Amino acid sequence: MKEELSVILIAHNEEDVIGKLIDGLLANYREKILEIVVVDDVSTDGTAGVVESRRKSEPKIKLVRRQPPCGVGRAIKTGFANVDKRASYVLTMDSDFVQSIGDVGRLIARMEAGGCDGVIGSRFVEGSRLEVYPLTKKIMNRLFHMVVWTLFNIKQKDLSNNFKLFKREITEKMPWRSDDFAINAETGILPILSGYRICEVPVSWIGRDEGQGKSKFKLFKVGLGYIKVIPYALSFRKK
Ligand SMILES: Nc1nc2c(ncn2[C@@H]2O[C@H](COP(=O)(O)OP(=O)(O)O)[C@@H](O)[C@H]2O)c(=O)[nH]1
Ligand SMILES: [Mg+2]
Repeated sequence: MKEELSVILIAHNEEDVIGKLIDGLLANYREKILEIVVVDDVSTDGTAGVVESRRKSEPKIKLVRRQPPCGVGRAIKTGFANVDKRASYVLTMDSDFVQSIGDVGRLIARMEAGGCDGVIGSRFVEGSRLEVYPLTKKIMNRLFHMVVWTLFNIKQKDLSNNFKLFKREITEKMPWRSDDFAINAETGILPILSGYRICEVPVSWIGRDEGQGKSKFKLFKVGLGYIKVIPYALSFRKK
């Protein structure tokens, strides 16, 4: 992978962390990265300013500013639509994944080893670490996966983490639908149902600490929203 990677960072009020993430990615993977596309989703804080100040001296950074309404799915789809056609691979990750910068190398290494069309950074395989992750969120996540495993005969352990590396074709061809957090379940499920070879590597997921902003994930609103991906995936599979 040589300047073939497009990294999509979705950001909604992430001024505390987005700069550290961009700097860390470039410090560690500059030669792999073609571009970092930050989708600033209607932030009301200094997110755009932090990115813009780096963009002035760093041509690999792209800033795309969305208009309301905001939403994780809308932002990820906007990111996919803005990927440079010279990129062969697309990585999506949350803007607060500063502690995961080292894990990016694992996803890239797995892709480079061959045999995968996509690689999931998985929180639920041997070698993963999960910290500051509320128990109720974990239970809901595992219940959702049990339903999906049973209905679709899928083996991958973590479909819903927004930490995935794909060949660009996948991000372009899939009929992504969700406008909200549930897009993170779609990016796990739809490529597998389409027959792409999706691998998993263990990663760490560490919840936000002081100075890293607040989680915007509202368990019942967002968690229940994942359920609507199931009928969509069923209708998709039939096609
Ligand atoms: N585009 C967009 N991104 C959002 C929104 N809400 C959260 N995010 C982003 O989604 C990612 C995960 O959000 P986070 O609050 O960390 O949720 P958690 O990791 O599940 O606790 C971060 O990159 C956020 O900036 C939103 O309304 N729009
Ligand atoms: Mg988070």
